Amino acid sequence: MTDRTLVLVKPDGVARGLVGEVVSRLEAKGLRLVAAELRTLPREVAEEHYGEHREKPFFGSLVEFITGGPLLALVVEGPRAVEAFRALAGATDPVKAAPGTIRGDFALEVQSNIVHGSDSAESAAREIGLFFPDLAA
Ligand code: RTP
Ligand code: MG
Repeated sequence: MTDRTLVLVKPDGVARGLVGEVVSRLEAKGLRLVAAELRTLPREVAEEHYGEHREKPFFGSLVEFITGGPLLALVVEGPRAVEAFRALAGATDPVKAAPGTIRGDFALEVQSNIVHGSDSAESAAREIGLFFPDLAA
């Protein structure tokens, strides 16, 4: 099967009207939309999604942020989709993200960095199962 990844336009990106910009960039790259849904995450889903960061000092703030308003959850597919979208997103810290990337062009703060993309094939499978159980591999 073609590679798939979970992309989120985080609540800051939705609030700033950047949904079209993000979708336009990933479609222009050649990635294909498989699923899309605007939703506000329950706390339990947010904690599960970011479970790897549970012990980090920013975890509480991250959960507040990601549950703070509607986000757009997407499943996209294409050759090396995980790596391809991470390249479009840019570095986690938007000040270090290269201009031309989504974070590099539209954000300044590490938490409010517009988008999420799964960081490995294993994470993608786990996250797609969490957000879109019907698409679980
Ligand atoms: P993401 O999971 O959202 O795609 O981002 P990422 O892989 O580039 O970065 P990761 O290390 O997984 O961090 C997850 C998200 O937590 C927020 N963060 N805040 N305050 C801080 O120091 C800090 N560090 C990370 C960001 O929203 C980051 O995207
Ligand atoms: Mg991550």
